Amino acid sequence: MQITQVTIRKMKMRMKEPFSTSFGTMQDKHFLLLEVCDELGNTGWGESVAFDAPWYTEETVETNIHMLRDFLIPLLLGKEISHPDDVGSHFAPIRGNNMAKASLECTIWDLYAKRKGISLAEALGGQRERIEVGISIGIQKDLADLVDKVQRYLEEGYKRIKVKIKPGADVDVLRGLRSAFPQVPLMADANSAYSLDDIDLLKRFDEFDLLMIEQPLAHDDIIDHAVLQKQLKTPICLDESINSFEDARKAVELGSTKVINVKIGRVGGLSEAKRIHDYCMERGIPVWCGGMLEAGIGRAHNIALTSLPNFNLPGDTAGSSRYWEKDIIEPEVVVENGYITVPTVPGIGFSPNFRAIEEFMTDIWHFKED
Ligand code: OSB
Ligand code: MG
Repeated sequence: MQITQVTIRKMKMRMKEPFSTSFGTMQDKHFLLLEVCDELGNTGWGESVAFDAPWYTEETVETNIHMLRDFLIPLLLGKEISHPDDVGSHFAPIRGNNMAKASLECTIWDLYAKRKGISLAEALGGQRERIEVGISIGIQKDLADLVDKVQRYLEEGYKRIKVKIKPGADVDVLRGLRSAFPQVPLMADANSAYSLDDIDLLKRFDEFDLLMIEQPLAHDDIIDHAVLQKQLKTPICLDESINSFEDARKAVELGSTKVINVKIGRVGGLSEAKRIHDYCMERGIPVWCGGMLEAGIGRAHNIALTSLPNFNLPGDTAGSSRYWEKDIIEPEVVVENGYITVPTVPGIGFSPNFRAIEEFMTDIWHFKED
């Protein structure tokens, strides 16, 4: 297939409620929406998960525009691409910038599946008809608010509760939640807020019977996490530290992680995500699909990925209504009894809602071969 045209739309969507982590609070979601056309007039869609500020990784919406416009799109326009797995070799001259790369690579996967007349899940080798989903809850004002939220999401059917923690809002929060919900599958995400100096504090988390603790230490560490894991009963799950298949392999070999949170954007695309999945499956390391507060297009890619067999823990891909008054796809993503049905129609399986896209769009660029 040949990419004849790429459109980037810059988007701004207000979230229903602000989302707070150990880093700060987000209320508006700024992101890029990508649309590509092939020589037959098919279209593929993708979403960049880079935020407007570089707190989660170094990438931002603006760095993604730069990378896409000046490097990545010119490397793909007019090229013959036989399989989305080949996109990585076209991007090989460019270091890093995984979210920018992934946004474009995901459009090629959607296009590829549509051309074959199969769902993206099937194109990836997915087998599940439905995926089990959990929810990630930001830091709340107080424990009572958090307990209320957890209660509400459990009633909606979510299968696993993840809470954000930070120094000063950790042991007491987890103790309070555990006593309110003794049986609920529970985990905590620190977004790199601790260091090995906090080891005595982190060891106290063991009493709360957490499914795992996500990214307790530095975003770029895999050595200290191995040291920490030896002293914790609670499994460590790496998020920020895993930016590639090679990172995953090294972290698993070192014993730095017993579970991996796979995010398509963070690892540079669906092909790399699948490689990590396959490697972990061979070694009995479970994986789950993380989230970046995506709008519908990114969410659709996450659903397809989660249909792979070793995504055997509930992920963070919640329903559209958890984030948005109105999402940009039709139908919206719906969670029923804690499950999302994996679409079977060709491609990502959700159509862009152009009226909603118009409403939330703040800028647009078109690229064609010259
Ligand atoms: O660390 O997994 C994370 C949101 C933004 C940035 C990082 C993370 C998160 C979440 C929310 O935990 C996941 C979601 O609901 O999309
Ligand atoms: Mg995380």
